[in-house]
Order: sequence, then structure tokens, then C-alpha cells
Amino acid sequence: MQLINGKEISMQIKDELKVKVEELKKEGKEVTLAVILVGDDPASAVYVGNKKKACEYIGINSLSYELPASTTREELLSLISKLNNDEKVNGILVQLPLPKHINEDEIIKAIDPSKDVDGFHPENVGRLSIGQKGFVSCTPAGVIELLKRSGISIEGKNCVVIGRSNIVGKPMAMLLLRENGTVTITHSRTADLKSVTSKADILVVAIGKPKFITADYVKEGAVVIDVGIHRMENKKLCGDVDFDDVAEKTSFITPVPGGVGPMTIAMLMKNCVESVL
Ligand code: BQF
Repeated sequence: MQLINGKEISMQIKDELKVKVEELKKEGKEVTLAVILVGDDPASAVYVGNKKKACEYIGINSLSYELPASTTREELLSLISKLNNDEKVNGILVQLPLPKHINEDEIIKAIDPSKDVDGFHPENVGRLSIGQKGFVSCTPAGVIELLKRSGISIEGKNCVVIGRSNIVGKPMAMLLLRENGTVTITHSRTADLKSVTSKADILVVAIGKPKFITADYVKEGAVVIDVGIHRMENKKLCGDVDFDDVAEKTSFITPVPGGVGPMTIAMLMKNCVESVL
């Protein structure tokens, strides 16, 4: 079993981006990301903090908008419109989830697709599905980058994705398909999940249930990528995969923390740099 060190690989990517941003500065080009956080969800605050720290490390300007949970859709839409029209702003990120009284789809649709560094706008989702250039959702993009930089080939492999969210599962499947994987998407209504996952050469797990995937779901020698993130009672983080049970059966596995999570941030930074090119 080989541990895939997402922290280390993400650092490598961030260092590459730092060089790129310095070069852009010599050409008089700056990179600026606007980060919008609505409400006071503690996990969201941590994620936004991680993104701002990464910007600082790389040399990307970050503009921070922290709005109360009582913010109306009109107020949020008007901020987005202002940022869409601000030529100094290259990327706009609205941290999800939003408070329940605001429709996320409407907000995402309001972001200029050319500044949609999260890759959530329907235009960018559509582009991914028909093989055109565009911003790709950061977490699944990070998973592909982890596989490539670990020397794991996707072509011809039996790839099984657990989870069908718009942010992870669906774009993950599209990306694996683009790399010529043979892709199966499973979800909460899948009959006999175990029989499907135990045929996977590459298993990407985004279920949202702590330590759900045990050794009996995994084929001997498989690559297991854990997208889940949960905070346990003892404050420690764990994934959707029961790491201690599964690890010895795999050829490669990602830990939580330090696996996919840091790659999500690195790919966001990559999208920000690409938004100025
Ligand atoms: C690590 C996220 C669920 C819902 C909304 C590093 C992050 C997490 C873990 C991070 C995530 C998860 C983010 C680690 C951003 C990934 O060391 O393991 C970084 O900041 N993430 C988000 O913005 O929104 C989410 C998960």
C-alpha cells in the first residue's frame, strides 16, 4: 500500500503557481479572487480561511466579503453584479452552502462564467460534458491531478464513483471518462453497492457518511480516493472510508486529512491563475 500525500502534491502545485504569478506580475498582470462568505457556519469559515491563506502564499490578491446570515438574495446578487463588472476581479467564489432562504442555483447562475473559478456555473458544467475548455469543479479536478502525479493511469480502468452530487460525483465521472476510464456512478439507490465497488480498479468515494467504506467494498490492489470529510466527537477528521480497515488491501489510498482536501484548494488556485490568461 502506498499513501497518496495530497498535502505534499498540493504544495508542489502551489509552488508552481507561485512562479507563474511572479511571471505575470512582471508583465503587469495581477490575479485577484473575490471570496464571499454568507453566515457563520464554522466549517465554511475554516474553508474560506484555507483559501485566503493559499492566495497569500501564491501571491494572489484576495478580496473578502463576509456577510451576515440575514443577507437577502438581492443584496448578494448586487454584490456579484458589482464584482462581475469589476475588471480587476478575475475570480468570484461564493462559499457553499448558503443560508436556506437563498437559492444556490440562482446565485451560481449570476456569476460571470469567465470568473466562475469554482466551475459550478451551468455554462462551465455544460462545457465539461461536451469536452470544451472551461472551469472545472476543484475537488474532482484535484482527484485527477492526484492520480496523474502519483503515476496512476486511468485509461481503460474500471472507475467507480460513489455519489452523484453536482459538485463532486457528476463532474468526477465526466473527468474520469475524459481520461478514457470506464465509469460507473453509484448512489444511495444503487442495488448491491458492494458488488459494484468491489470490481473497481479506481474507487472514488463521496458518500457523505463517516467510515462507511470497509474492506469488503474494495477489490484487492484497488486505488481508493476518499473525498469525504467529517469531524468526529474527538475533533479529529475522518473520511467516508474506514482507512484502518481498507488501507492494507489497496495499492494506493488517500488519507483524511491531507488527501483530497488540500488538492481542492490547489485546484482553486490553479483556476484563479488561469482566469487571467
Ligand atoms: C485537509 C468542503 C464539504 C462541503 C463544502 C484541506 C480543506 C479540507 C481538508 C478545505 C471543502 C473540503 C472545502 C483539508 C474546502 C476541502 O487537509 O484534509 C483543505 O478547505 N476544503 C470547501 O470549500 O467547501 C466544502 C467540504
